[in-house]
Amino acid sequence: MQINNSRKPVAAAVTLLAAAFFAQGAHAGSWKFALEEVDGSVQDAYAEEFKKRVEERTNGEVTVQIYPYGTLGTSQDIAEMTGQGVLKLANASPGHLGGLIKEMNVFNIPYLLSQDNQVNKDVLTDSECIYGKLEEDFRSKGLELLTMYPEGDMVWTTQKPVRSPEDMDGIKMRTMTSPLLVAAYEAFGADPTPMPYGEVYGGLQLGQIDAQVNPIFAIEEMKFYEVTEYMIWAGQQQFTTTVVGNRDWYAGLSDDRQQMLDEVVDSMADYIFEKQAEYNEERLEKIKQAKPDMEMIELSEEEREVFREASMGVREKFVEMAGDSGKEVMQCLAAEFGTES
Ligand code: 6CS
Repeated sequence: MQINNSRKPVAAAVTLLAAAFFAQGAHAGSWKFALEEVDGSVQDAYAEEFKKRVEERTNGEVTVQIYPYGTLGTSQDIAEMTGQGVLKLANASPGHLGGLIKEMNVFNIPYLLSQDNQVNKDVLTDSECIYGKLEEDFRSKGLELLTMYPEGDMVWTTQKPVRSPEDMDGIKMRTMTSPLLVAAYEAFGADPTPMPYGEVYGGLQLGQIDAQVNPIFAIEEMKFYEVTEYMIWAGQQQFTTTVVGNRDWYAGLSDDRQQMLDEVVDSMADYIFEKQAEYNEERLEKIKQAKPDMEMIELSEEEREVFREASMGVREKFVEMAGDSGKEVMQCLAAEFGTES
């Protein structure tokens, strides 16, 4: 095979960069925390407050470096880099993580979470189903599951009104990359098109996709409202995320440091729940001001019920994908969320 010499300096530079990255990471007091979202996002609010609390609790012996989306790679890239130990900490959302940990697709099942977000927050913080049954799946990928939290209702932004699965016909709906989301949007009647977050604005602008789905704060900060005409609330999904650590790094922390980290993570649950509600409310107002003719459609209970029923087969697809242990987690979570499995 012929080697392209022109790539050699680039390869050498990448190797040097990686070495520098690892060397810094080896320093016990430097925790690299990568986000799937940009500056000013919900994940950024979490990481900034986490940084403040960790640095205060350790009198600056530990410093946290935050890498917002766009600085290191896609969601899949940062989850893999955390599993490999290049990063200590990251956000890894089930919308993408389901490619790596198939059981995490449970959070991509439409209408499985509660319509009451306080219930979702309580379950995601303390669930016996999650922390009792899923931890080993994370560990097998080199990850330690530290916590989960909700980021807001997932809203469709489209070029035309959608009130039924028939209206979804022919709509190229961008989804995150977890495989169950393709099944979910097929069940809703759309033509699902998975792609990374950073490509969505351009995809909408160029007409590669017609629609996308995300919480309001993200629709505002990523400017998706500029290139779509309708915002549609169907209640199908709450955006959830995990905070993960590298497994070996976490296991190798001293008892005191591990306890400090666990306490900081526990102390963050109320903070981030309030922040996401505040961000979603404020950003909706910003969208209304920036684009007064953006149409807002809230589906009625009857209209939502049609989508819910259309998606019931997705639960079987999930069980095919995640097997008996996945089914157990799904049933366990449905009981905790107070919904039907
Ligand atoms: O749509 C996505 O891909 C992304 N959306 C949010 C709100 N956070 C991270 C995720 O990658």
